[in-house]
Amino acid sequence: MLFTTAALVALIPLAASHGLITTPPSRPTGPAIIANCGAKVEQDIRLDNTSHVEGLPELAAKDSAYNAAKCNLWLCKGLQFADNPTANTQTWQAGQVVPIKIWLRIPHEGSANVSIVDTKSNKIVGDMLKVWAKGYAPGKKESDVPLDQTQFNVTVPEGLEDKCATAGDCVLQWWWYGTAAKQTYESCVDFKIAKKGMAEGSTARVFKA
Ligand SMILES: [Cu+2]
Repeated sequence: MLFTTAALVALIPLAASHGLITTPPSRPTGPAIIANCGAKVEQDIRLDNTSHVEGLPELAAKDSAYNAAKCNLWLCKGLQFADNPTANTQTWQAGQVVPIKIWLRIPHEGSANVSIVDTKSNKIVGDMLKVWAKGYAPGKKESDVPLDQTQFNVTVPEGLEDKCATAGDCVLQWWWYGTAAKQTYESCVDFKIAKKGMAEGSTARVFKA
């Protein structure tokens, strides 16, 4: 054997380290990803939570615990709603402006978007909230990346009051693909949509003549 296990583990953060959403808090690892994706996938993400998706399918394939449908590696990197502490679930209303912060540890120029994904159908809901068709994350180090690519606002769209009423049914996903590196990054925020007026119990407002 050429490498000790310790040496291999030490290499992982250097080989695979790139980005995730830090504000609002994004999904962490926990017992549910171990149950659905297997311990190898969980370990890979835990050792470097900014790592890319490619490589995870190979780790998962060797793991008897891997359940492709439940793990869903290409949505949120397999990170599971059940592992996200309840306090991390955001409650938003249509039209609300939400500040997003990305920790972009190592750039790889490519394309990116921020979208709402229906977790049951695995499909993007409506228009993407943010799109960089090209030129996302240029340069060699964190400070080379334009600030507006890592700190920006999105506006919560109208019409999700039913589809995204329950936390876990929808996620806000940041997705980035480094073209030359051929690496995909995904990070997800859990949220639910509250109907307008519900919070203050102001039904009178609705019937105002
Ligand atoms: Cu890379």
